[in-house]
Amino acid sequence: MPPGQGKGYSSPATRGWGRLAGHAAPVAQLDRVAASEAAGRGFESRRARQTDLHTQSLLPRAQFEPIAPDATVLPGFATGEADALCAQLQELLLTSPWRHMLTPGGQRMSVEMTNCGRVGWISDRAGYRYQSIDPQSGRQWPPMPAAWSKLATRAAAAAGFARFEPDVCLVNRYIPGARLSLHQDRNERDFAAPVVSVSLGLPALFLFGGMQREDPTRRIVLFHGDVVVWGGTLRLAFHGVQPIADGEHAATGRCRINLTFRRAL
Ligand code: MD3
Ligand code: FE
Repeated sequence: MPPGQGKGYSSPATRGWGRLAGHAAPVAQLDRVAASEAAGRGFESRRARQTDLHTQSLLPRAQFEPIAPDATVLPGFATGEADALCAQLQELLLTSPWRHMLTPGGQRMSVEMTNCGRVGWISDRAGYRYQSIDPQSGRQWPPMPAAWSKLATRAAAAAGFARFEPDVCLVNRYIPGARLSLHQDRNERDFAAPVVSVSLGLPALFLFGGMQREDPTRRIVLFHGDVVVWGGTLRLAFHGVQPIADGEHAATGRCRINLTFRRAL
């Protein structure tokens, strides 16, 4: 294994960025970005924006959409498993229900969350960290369902990251209006591992920028069933989610759910 590469994750140079770019349909990629830009314009009504995203979600899309050298959208990669994921999530919630965490500054986050896996990510007045005990239940977080980790491993492999084995899945729920302000995820031990994110339910405008908070941001739309794999240089990029527009989705009801698979330990 070359120096500086943990756990066998290949570098961007060796994992065929060029090949993936060759597979991408540039039109679909442009549409995704263009639609997100249009959707963010202030003069459009919420209703128009919602219809636009809904219409877009019905159009055929490329199998791979590399949006940056280290970020690949796999449109609809999880659609076939989405109902099973939602059903398994209901089981997990019996052990570790949704909760609004407090930021270290004492603000209640608008996103509700829970975790499964060997550890869970928490935030409170003492800071952000991973721990094996759910502070609300006083018990271990529920184990990650095997189907979940297999999905994450397959998605990572499809994006060029071999042998990704997540040990935690952060689960976020966004009720319309909920958002996630720009932040970096740096509580994990090994930044060589990618992050795999699965979007369920209502669409979201996802923002990602550079290594500095002030860097310009790009916006992409994430639909039900979409999977994004982030790694390499983008692993520490600032990112966030714009306030979710109102709507209903057959799979989740009036919310967006995001599963983020990571290697924390
Ligand atoms: C890009 N969640 O939980 S997941 C988070 O949609 C979080 O709920 C968002 O950001 C959500 O921390 C985005 C996709 C994601 C996760 C981690 C990243 C994208 C990332 C780390 C670096 C760059
Ligand atoms: Fe994040």
